[in-house]
Amino acid sequence: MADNRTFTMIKPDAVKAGHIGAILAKINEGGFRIVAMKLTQLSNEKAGEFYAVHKERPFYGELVEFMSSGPIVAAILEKDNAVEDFRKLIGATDPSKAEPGTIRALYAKNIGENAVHGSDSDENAAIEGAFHFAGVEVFA
Ligand code: 3AN
Repeated sequence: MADNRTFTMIKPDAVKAGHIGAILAKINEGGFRIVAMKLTQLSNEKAGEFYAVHKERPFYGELVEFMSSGPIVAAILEKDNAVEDFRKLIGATDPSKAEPGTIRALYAKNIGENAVHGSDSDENAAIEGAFHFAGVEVFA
């Protein structure tokens, strides 16, 4: 994936709470173009693989359990400077520290169930996008 793309998931808490539409509206208003998207559910094994970098962290088990607990929306987004700009749009990991108006400030429950994922680098955006989407599912 080129540097103008990032990968996101609307997490099970936000899907369950009915926030898909509102979050997609914020993504569009933020100037991002959706180039791939699906409603899906991660198995426990797949969630473990996706978050393997956090394996040693104390919250890993809880995170994998939560991320496989219900449907998610996975998407690839396009915009100049996508990774950094999307991290700004979603706000801090802990929603109590997120800037007002950011997606996490508006829709996240707590640091674990925090509404959305956003890739933290161009390299991870490419890896995470390819984890969820086949080439034919991405509409450049
Ligand atoms: P971000 O999602 O903002 O990049 P990371 O990469 O530090 O944050 O953490 C990945 C995910 O792990 C977070 N989105 C959150 O769901 C979960 N997480 C992070 N820190 C904690 C924590 N202290 N307690 C529980 N879950 C956490």
